Amino acid sequence: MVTRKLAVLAAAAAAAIALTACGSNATTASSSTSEAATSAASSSKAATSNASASSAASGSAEAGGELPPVDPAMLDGAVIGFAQVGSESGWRSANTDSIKSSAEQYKVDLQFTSAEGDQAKQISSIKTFITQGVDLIAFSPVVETGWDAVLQEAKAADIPVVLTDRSVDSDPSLYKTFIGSDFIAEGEKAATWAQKEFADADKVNMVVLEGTTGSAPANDRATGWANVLGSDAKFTTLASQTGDFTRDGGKKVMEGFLATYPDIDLVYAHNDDMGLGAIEAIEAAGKVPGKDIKIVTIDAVKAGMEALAAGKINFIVECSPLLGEQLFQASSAVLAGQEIPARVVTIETTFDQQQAIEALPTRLY
Ligand code: GYE
Repeated sequence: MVTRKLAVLAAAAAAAIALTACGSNATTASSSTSEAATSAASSSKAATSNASASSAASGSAEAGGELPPVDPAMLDGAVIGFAQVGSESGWRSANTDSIKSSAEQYKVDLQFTSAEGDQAKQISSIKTFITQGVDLIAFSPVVETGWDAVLQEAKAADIPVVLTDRSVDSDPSLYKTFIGSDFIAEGEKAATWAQKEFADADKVNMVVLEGTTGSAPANDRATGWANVLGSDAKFTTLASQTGDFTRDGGKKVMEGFLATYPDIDLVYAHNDDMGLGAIEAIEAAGKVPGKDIKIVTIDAVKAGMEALAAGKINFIVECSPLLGEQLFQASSAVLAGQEIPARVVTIETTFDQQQAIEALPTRLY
């Protein structure tokens, strides 16, 4: 640790010199107002489609913002607390694996906790990290609101915070960066598919399986959908309810929908797991998923992609959980005292059945 701290000081001095040398670029990239974050997110949409092909081929996430490469000396022995959401989905397991394996690769002393979907539990583990005096705190917030007090505590203790996967509504000055997907763009992609798929239909009866109430992906995936189809009278939302991002939740909610509505045409599930649960419910009701009732989901985890390849899901919007490398790139830079972009957007693609069949053999999660 002592060696690492000395290295940090040396790197911070070097970074200060570098920043003076190329001031304007660094300042633009690191501007941390919410407007900057928003515009970085929306301008990412062009980047998203441009990079689709390479992302589809590799099946991996790439930085939409510019993060410097890891400096291994900054991470070796660094104590980093990571407060995970829980273990609700295939996406979450892949995300946890990505973070743990990158931590191991860079010899980070990772303090990993899981909140099991409970914000109070997540706040209390962040407070424990603060008391321990860790070098950096990273977390994926269960919900968007209610983080000001604990983020202010971290700031007062001089411990930098990095957000991965999900954002918060707190002032961006309370954290160094937010690395993750553009969930609004994901919802828009799902709706754009539905618009084309049902181009010849007169009326579409839809049900929605929402993610965890109050979470950024549930909020934004609903907004993205509404941005494209909100004013299209052809699409009727029969019902919309949370399945909490779990397969079981998706199954139970879908059973209820099927019992109430005999004529569902489309399921919009905020993640694959809930879509997979819906498939079970639809089959149990004697209908054919993907044919009698079409399904569009978000994530593109292996089980989802298999269902898509089998024709039970009709379309999947990718949301990459492989955020480990970027998290430690950001951590390395922050510990070195370097400026980093306030928003790093993950680059993602979409899959239809044929694309899923082609992507599956080399899919990493
Ligand atoms: O889509 C879902 C998980 O925050 C992007 O959380 C993540 C979401 C993901 O439970 O499967």
